[in-house]
Amino acid sequence: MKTSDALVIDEPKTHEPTAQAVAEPAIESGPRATTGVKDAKIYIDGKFYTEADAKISVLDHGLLYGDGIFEGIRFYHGRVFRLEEHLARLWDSAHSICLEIPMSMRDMTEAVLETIRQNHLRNGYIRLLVTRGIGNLGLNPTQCKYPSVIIIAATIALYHENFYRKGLTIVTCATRRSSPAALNPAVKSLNYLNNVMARIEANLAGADEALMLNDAGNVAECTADNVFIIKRGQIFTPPITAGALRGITRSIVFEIAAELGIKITEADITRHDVFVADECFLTGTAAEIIPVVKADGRLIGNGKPGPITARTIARFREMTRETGTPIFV
Ligand code: PXG
Repeated sequence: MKTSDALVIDEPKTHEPTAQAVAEPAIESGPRATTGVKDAKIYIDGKFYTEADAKISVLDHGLLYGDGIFEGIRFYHGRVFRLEEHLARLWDSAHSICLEIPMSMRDMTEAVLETIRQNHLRNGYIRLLVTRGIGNLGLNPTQCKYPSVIIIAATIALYHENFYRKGLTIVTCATRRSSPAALNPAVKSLNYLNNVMARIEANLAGADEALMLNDAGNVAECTADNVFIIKRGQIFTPPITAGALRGITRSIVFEIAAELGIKITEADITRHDVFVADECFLTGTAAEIIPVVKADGRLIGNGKPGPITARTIARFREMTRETGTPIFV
């Protein structure tokens, strides 16, 4: 796969001391390409804008309060992968936060497909946002009459291939997954600061990802991925009630396990269970299915990606090649 012009999310971490960071100017002299698409077209409320002109108001509550929702979606070989599931989850997130999406699901489907066509892409990543819209400086959203829909298409966002071959290292972070009694983590809201803080902890620890626990001390998930462990040939993953997002890739692992005849169970998982697992992997739209080989300094299994993980990845990749909503018809 060609990766040279891709948005690489991250490079694998080494544990050697890093070179002095190069200071960047606080304000750049010109817009920096962020989507990786030449002459990118970004959808905002029914119109397409160049990257430089794609702007929303500073009074949008999406910016002022993180008041809004989003989805990250992939498309492969001219087909959008699991679009219906992503839109269903978007609508659920909206309903939960009393936000009315200002278009039908059918029109949203067309807007997503048209955004990809406008950017002349066959493989890539979609970031779909619905913000509460422009209001006054108070947090009460009643003034926000017009939610905004933003659709950004980007060249494929990948982890470096080394991650898939060698696996990730993760650390448990002190930042807990928020309790469902606060902002329910099932809502894919624009307020991801909790996860960003966890991600910073991983960076500071020199790890590739952070394992987030819930208030009970059980494993919830990682900062943008669901967690799975394998023990004696069976797959286990925390239930949604443990604070895991109802991941689309997570649900695909259940389908694959059924196909392969591997038992899969939702169960509360502790850090100990992760340490003593035979295999571990993470799932997410951006990461796809990616092995984990070390947690808090403990090797998982023999410290190499395991066979059930490899079979699951292979089947997942087949699905991305063979299924999806056609973009060009
Ligand atoms: N947990 C959380 C907290 C997430 O935000 C997942 C699990 C995986 O769900 P899916 O449906 O993608 O299998 C997510 C995914 C990105 C990105 O760039 C994705 C997410 C959040 C932030 C960035 O793909 N959500």
